[in-house]
Amino acid sequence: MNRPSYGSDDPIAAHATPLAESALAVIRSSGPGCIDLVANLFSRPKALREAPGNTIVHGWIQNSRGEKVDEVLLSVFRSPRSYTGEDAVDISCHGGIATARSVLQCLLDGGFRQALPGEFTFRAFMNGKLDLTRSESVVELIEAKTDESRRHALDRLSGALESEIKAIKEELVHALAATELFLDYSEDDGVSGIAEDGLALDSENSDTIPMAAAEAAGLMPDRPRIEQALRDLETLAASYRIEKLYRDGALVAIAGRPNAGKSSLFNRLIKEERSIVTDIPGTTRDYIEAWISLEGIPVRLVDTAGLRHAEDPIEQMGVERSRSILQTADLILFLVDGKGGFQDADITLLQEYQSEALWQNRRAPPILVVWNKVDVAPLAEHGLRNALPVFAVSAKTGIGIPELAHAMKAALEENTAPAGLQQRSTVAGESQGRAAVGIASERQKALVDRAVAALREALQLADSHAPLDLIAPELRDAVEALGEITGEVSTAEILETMFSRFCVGK
Ligand SMILES: Nc1nc2c(ncn2[C@@H]2O[C@H](COP(=O)(O)OP(=O)(O)O)[C@@H](O)[C@H]2O)c(=O)[nH]1
Ligand SMILES: [Mg+2]
Repeated sequence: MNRPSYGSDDPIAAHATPLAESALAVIRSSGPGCIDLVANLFSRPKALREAPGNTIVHGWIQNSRGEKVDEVLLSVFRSPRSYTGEDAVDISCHGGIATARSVLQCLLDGGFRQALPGEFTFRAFMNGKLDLTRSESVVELIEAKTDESRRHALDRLSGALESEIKAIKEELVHALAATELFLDYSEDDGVSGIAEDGLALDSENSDTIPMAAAEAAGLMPDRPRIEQALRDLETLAASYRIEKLYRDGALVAIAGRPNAGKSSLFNRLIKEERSIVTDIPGTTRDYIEAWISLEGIPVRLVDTAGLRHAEDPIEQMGVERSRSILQTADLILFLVDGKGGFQDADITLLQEYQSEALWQNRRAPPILVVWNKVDVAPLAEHGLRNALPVFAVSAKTGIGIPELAHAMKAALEENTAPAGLQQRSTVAGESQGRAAVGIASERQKALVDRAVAALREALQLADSHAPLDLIAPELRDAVEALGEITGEVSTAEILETMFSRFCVGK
């Protein structure tokens, strides 16, 4: 049977919570006739059928043989006041795996179709409840690993990105309208040519003369608007890398000679910065890792095996794997054992990390040199030629750890963001004019880039005195790209690709 595709409006149902032992589970349903269909499976059908929207009805779900399956609360939503915009019922049942499955099975037997991933949100989009940037932020919200990532996604969900894009687009529509108006005008009025001196020939309407002159001089109507829009879009494009950092996180590797205190620092950072997921024992990988929230940035912290020449082949493999982790690191913490001070081996390793050869196809990640055990060994003179900053810490007592965490965050942001990009304010409730908002998906980034390219082309054409009928299509392309970001312009293919990234039940 063919997979039903997005776009139908038959009643759908799915688990909205993970199948696991828990206090409650939610099964979600939506679609025309949805309330009647659930009523057929419910101990109090009349109460449900008559329930107003946004109310809760208590009763039992029953299977087709009339047997009670579970005691539930039904949240009733009536179109258009629901997440999807359709009639919808959320069933809160007991959280057992068997229970949640049985309740969903009753719905599927009772005329519902299993929802596709993202289908509820797809319907919300189709029914005008969310634009595409808000729809995407739903996934971002679900996937957010830290409070900071969650806050960024929430900004987009509340429409900050949508209004920013719409505001820019409005400016461009103005400029485009002025351009097209002029094009129509000059055709209608029979401005058939432009004289050498830039004045329109054979026109009776004196208004067209300055405009034609403007065209000939390579001026474009509303040029300042277009330039402003371009600047705004460039800022948005630049925000992508920071947003991606907060969304996907970064890999930070702890390296250094054995006994420098790598594992101690790893444990200290997990404790001080909030650990998101417990550490993964490194028995199979020869390294240990954990996700931490480094001042809001999701960081995959890796404690590498000691990097040294190992005789033992198994240890050698561990060293190799640690090396390959380093290859993908976004930041390296290079630990030096303060008790022994900088050794030749440290300098050799550091030089190796800084040499081009190790990073074949990419820029070397930033390295923070960390002098550990400062509690017993004060930072001594070091012969580092290339002036890397050195942070004195004690993994054991915690001295210097907040400063190190701060420097790590700064290094990650700096390495990620193009120079000059201001980090958005993270202080809640701060209101200074329009909120800075960033783009978070590759889809949005590609479209902003397309609009930027089109506007640059338009300005360049204007600079080289190209006629307006060459410039107008560029402006139109930019407007269209922005329309695609919010979903005003969209194709079935784009929508299908986008919403299939969602989890089932969302
Ligand atoms: N005094 C002191 N000892 C430390 C500190 N950090 C680690 N150590 C000790 O150094 C030794 C090696 O630490 P470990 O974390 O296993 O180093 P690794 O081999 O690099 O992972 C252990 O005996 C730790 O207790 C520190 O900040 N101060
Ligand atoms: Mg260790």
